Amino acid sequence: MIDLYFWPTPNGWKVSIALEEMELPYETHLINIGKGDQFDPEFLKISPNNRMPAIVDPDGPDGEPVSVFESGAILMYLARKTGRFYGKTERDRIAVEEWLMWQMGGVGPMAGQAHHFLKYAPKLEPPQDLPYPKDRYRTEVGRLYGVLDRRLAENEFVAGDFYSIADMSIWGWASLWEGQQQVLEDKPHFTRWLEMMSARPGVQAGRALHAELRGDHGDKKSQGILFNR
Ligand SMILES: N[C@@H](CCC(=O)N[C@@H](CS)C(=O)NCC(=O)O)C(=O)O
Repeated sequence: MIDLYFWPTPNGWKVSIALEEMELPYETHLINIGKGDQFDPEFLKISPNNRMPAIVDPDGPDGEPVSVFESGAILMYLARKTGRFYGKTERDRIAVEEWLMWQMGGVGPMAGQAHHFLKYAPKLEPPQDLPYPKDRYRTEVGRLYGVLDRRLAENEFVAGDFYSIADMSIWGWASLWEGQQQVLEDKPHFTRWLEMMSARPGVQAGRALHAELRGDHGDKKSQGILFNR
């Protein structure tokens, strides 16, 4: 049983989706990021960057326990462990890693900032309704989704003709495109892929994990914990 340290956000969904798709049994430990659980010294031993998701696998390398933080590292570890969703050849693996890194360094941080400046910052006290960062991150997310659309025009999945951890890493942020003030009319291949991904039972199960706890960080206390430290 893998221990999953989780809160229902796009970064958390990457790992809950992967565990569901890989049919690995897991036990969920909630890390309520609005309440500050990510700063608990016991959690910091597993995830020193005070972010979820993280996992502990009691059956790690050589049969010994291992902890892993950073969603991209977790996806790669789980794909190696199971031998699934990483392609079959070295060329496949290069493509998976290209698009996984593209998500980790591009879509995740940029969409995260888009959410921050478009949704959360205007609700702060005093409001931070800032045109420059709103435009900057909205435009950059749109550029990234344009790159993805062109890639998906030629490939069924992001790394090629096979489903991989790269798709799993992108879907959560991409599924929230409306909150990032994006349009899909000019991105038919991205739209096709979003619909295909959303129909997968593994994606649906990972997305549903503790969905009832999803919040909007609208209260002052969680804003202070998340945005002022
Ligand atoms: N690069 C990290 C990002 C993880 C991340 O940003 N997690 C957020 C929630 S989506 C978090 O734990 N935030 C807590 C905080 O900001 O204190 C990953 O991909 O695992």
